[in-house]
Amino acid sequence: MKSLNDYAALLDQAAAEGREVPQISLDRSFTVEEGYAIQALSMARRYARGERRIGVKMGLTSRAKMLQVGVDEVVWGRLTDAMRVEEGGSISLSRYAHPRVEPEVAFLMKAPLAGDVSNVEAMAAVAAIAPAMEIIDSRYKDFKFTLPDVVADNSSSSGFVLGNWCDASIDFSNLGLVMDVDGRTVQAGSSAAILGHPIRSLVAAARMLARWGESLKPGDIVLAGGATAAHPLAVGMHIRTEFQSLGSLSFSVGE
Ligand code: OOG
Ligand code: MG
Repeated sequence: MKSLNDYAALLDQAAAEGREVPQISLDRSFTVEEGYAIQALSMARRYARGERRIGVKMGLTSRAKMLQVGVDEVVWGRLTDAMRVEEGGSISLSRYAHPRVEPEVAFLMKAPLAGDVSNVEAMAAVAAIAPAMEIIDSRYKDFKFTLPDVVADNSSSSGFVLGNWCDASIDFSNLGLVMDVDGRTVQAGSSAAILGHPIRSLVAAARMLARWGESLKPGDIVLAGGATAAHPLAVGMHIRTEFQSLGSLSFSVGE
């Protein structure tokens, strides 16, 4: 039988090569806890290659996202510096298996945050918020997975784009947003779709990380999770998302 480290190596290599692998759950049954253990082992391989952890991503924090992938529990994953895509820049589709993009809200931390915290305590630890997009790319065949599978796969994390950091004192509970591909709107929604208020995603992050002996630190970036379903990417696309009060951001897809 394969060890957790064997699966970690498999997923790490698939992510590095932008390649699909079969779901682990088709090979053996495993728990969400084992999924997080695999994630930690696979991310350790990236850190060993020189990538730096710069924050975390929350996932499946909206109904639209849960329905799209058929998993209805909030998950988290680690972000590294290598995943950041410059605002207005472009990605190369060949480096991914079957990427999708989704509109998100990002937090920049100014104080540590860990464990059971209130919305007010979470808010007090935020330096700024930004409109964001996440590029997700499940390493599993056909983008299909169970909860332990997706957790092991660093919650499909593969890239993210940030707009300008904005004053976090504005009311961001219910900001409208539209995501356009080549000028045509493909998703529209509101920040309220993220657990009713994006700050709840940060509260969940603090609680969930603590279970794994981790915490949020000043300077960390936290992605709150997709506010709408994700849209598949193809060569030649220009993707632009505009958030009410926060501004817009974009990127393009090359070969
Ligand atoms: C899982 C990751 C979910 C989000 O924002 O909800 C996620 C997936 O959809 O592949 O990133
Ligand atoms: Mg996401």
